[in-house]
Amino acid sequence: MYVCGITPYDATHLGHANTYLAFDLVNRAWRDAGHDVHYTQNATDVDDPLLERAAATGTDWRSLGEREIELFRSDMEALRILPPREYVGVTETIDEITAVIGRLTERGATYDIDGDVYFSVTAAPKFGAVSGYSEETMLALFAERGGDPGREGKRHPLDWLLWRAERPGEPSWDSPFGRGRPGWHVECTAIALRNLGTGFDVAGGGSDLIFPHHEMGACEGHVATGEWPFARAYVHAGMVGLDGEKMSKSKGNLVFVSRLRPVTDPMAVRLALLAHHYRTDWEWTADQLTEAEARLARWRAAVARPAGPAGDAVLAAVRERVADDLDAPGALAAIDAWAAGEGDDASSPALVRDVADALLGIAL
Ligand code: 5CA
Ligand code: ZN
Repeated sequence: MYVCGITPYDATHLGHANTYLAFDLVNRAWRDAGHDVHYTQNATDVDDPLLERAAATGTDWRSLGEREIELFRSDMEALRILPPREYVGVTETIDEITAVIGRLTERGATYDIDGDVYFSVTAAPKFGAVSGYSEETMLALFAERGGDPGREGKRHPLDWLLWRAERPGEPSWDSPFGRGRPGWHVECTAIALRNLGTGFDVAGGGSDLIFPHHEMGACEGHVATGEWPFARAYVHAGMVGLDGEKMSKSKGNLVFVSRLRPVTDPMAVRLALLAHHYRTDWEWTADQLTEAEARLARWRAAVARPAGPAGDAVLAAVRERVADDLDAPGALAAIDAWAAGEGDDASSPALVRDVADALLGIAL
């Protein structure tokens, strides 16, 4: 499984946490089924927003990235999101990235504008397979999400940047196509290929990555290797909003995990997120945290009892709900029902505690 990681220029907000939590449920379900899970995640530790924030705050871009990656990892740990086998930074993978761009060039899929290397969309026979979006939608989203449909000299507005030639004051690395730095999508293609190869099971992220990021990455992987599919399933979590808008670093409407941590039990934060199905878009409100705190207290009291209703059915129900497209709200309801019931099964409190811990990541 490859899940797109953060761009580390600001702290982790509840939207990020919600996305990584969805893939944590996949990871836990696979482990529960006995699989040896290979999970890779990148960190976009060099990119425009990071460099802009570093310049605006007078911080060194490397220190900013390192600091935010550290905070992200501690937030994930507090939320009991199991770490990937590898976290891979773009700055550690420049050679692999330039090798992928080299292969795309050998296959005639690239061209140059003033030292910037572009992928030519007409060289990608599978373009559109990931998102299924119309060209009109693609053009709008490409402009919104870091693309440059209007740049002069491009052969097609949807051609995308693979390598950006060095600009004054920006970090850069040597490459066969001159000094510069990688474009966004190719970093994930190269890191996934290096760690997982082609045809891995799940590529994941939030739904804002469906297009252009995962569409373009899949095409790079296809054209570079000649193999398809790049990932067997593309899985996307819904967007978490606040006050009517998607929570995003660029809009500044954020609830940070690190701000909640000192004042809230992280298990209540996790339960508040689990109360929503991963694919839905939803809005954060403070009362959801109050409800989650009450649920956590009910569950903790229930597992502290000497006996309760039979536990085997709870284990089966939670497994069944998670296996049904990660129905976390259904899994919570199964534990709610057990906690509200009475019974004389003396082994069930310990079993339900283990179920909540292993499958849902809730430490009671
Ligand atoms: N570094 C790239 C991916 S290679 C990136 O998108 N970074 S990010 O920091 O902007 O987002 C990290 C992850 O959180 C992505 O999977 C993104 O889809 C997800 N995400 C961002 N905002 C939200 C939100 N409001 N709700 C849910 N998920 C979100
Ligand atoms: Zn990515």
